[in-house]
Amino acid sequence: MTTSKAPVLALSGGVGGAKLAAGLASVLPPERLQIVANTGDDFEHLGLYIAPDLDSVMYALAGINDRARGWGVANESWNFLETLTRLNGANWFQLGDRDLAVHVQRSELLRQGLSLSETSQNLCEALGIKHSLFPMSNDRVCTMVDTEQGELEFQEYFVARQCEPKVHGFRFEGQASATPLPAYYSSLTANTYQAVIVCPSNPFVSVDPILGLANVRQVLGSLQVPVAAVSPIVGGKALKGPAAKMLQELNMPCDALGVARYYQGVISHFVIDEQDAGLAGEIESLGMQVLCMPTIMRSVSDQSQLASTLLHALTREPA
Ligand code: FO1
Repeated sequence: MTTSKAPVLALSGGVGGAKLAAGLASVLPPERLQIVANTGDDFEHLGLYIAPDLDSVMYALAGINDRARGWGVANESWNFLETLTRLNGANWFQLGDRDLAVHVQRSELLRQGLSLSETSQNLCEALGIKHSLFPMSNDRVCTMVDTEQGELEFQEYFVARQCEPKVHGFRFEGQASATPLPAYYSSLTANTYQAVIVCPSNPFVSVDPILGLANVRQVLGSLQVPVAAVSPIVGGKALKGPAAKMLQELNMPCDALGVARYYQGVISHFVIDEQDAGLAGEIESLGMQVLCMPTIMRSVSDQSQLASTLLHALTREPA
């Protein structure tokens, strides 16, 4: 049974996901929001465990994210990277000095035996974050991208090769045996969330790693509360990252309708930007309700506005 004070669950990956997660945190108190981040992008680098999507949400929640770059920390310095380059180190994955401290400390906590979710809680507390940020699982899941140049690890595809190789599909190494984090999975299967929001993240490499765990996709599809996805495609383009290019390479329509079709059976609501209002009819014929609102988040206030407009539409709470 859900009460109007039941928490909202947000599923997030990448830059767009982090922005809406932070927007939701600005309008909901900590006890009313749980954020789950994709960990398929995580990888070992220079002996460090790096969790980009957990960090993107964490930095956005702490208000220290670099909005221009999209990832990493604002007001960054690059002394470590400069010296690493001079030492012929692996500098293809740019690590700023402040960002590096997070990877070093998370790796040290993991070495001490903390779980990934415990390291996240530890780092969030240290940064003064009161909201709950969970990894999708404490077990390793590695996103592999099948491309015309063979199968690539995610960061090799995304950063080293700048998303250039044509994609044929994806594989999530470890997903079949990984356990969804009980902290959210038990609430999901008990249907105690007031609503679930799939943030405007890449459906293939940021959302699917989460939905493909255990029976998460099936549980979402059978929930009796709103499950809303915010389209990461606006006007036929992704605001950030390779989502639009991937849709094209997978021969799917490169617009909000293509994404809605991909989520068919999982979501009850699909959120599109006003400039895509013309697609509402076709999307509704897929059996989902369409919510049309400004979805482009250029500022912190845009994030909060989208979050409150969305929550009002889904829960009839005051915007
Ligand atoms: N993305 C890049 O395109 N180039 C980088 O050099 C880079 C470094 C980086 C360092 C830390 C971090 O947390 C993220 C970083 N990202 C970088 C983004 C990363 O590839 C993420 O996986 C993407 O944001 C997609 O989620």
